[in-house]
Amino acid sequence: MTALLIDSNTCLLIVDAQYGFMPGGGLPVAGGDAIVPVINRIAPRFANIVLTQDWHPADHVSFAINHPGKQPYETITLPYGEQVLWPKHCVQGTPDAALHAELQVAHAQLIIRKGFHQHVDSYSAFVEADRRTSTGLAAYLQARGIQHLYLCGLATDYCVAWSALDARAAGFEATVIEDACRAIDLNGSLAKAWADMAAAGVERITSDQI
Ligand code: VGL
Ligand code: ZN
Repeated sequence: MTALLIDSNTCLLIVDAQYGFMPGGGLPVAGGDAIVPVINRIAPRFANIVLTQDWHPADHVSFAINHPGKQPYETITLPYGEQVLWPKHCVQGTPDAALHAELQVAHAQLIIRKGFHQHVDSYSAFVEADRRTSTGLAAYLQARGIQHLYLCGLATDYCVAWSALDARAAGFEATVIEDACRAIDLNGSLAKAWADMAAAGVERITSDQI
């Protein structure tokens, strides 16, 4: 404690803190619900907060159930590259897609929904998996004068990491708050994500440094 983060040029990005990624959800992340009290402790320190919400149509290309003969966690090749097939999760308008009700972030200003195009997944809050389609988040943050993003949420090795990497690519400083995240860790994905983030200049801190 306690760097002052209330500056107008910083923003907390809370990634996919949805029931679908909590224990009991469609794509449960071990310990996913443990991030909620950590986020609630740090959120009051940020004047600017943006959330993301994974928001898939039921016929989404990332769901194993939409590929007969395929099982969750297998991969397939799509026009934009390799795609992990996931259990059905975060279907638009369902309780699984809702943000965790105990999040105390009423002062958050924007919710970016992503993954709503049937044929394209989007781990990143900035650019969809085709690496072309923008969510509009970079332009929003730039228009508001944000220079530094602090990231937390689910999952460390997918949506948090891809968002942090794309934040760097878009010219923002990026810091991941490690204990305010939990990982899926599929085939070494967590170690790779931390290595990729370090190489891209993403900082890594714990919530007690805020
Ligand atoms: C995520 C896999 C599929 C995430 C979302 O939020 O990290 N992972 N959809
Ligand atoms: Zn998803």
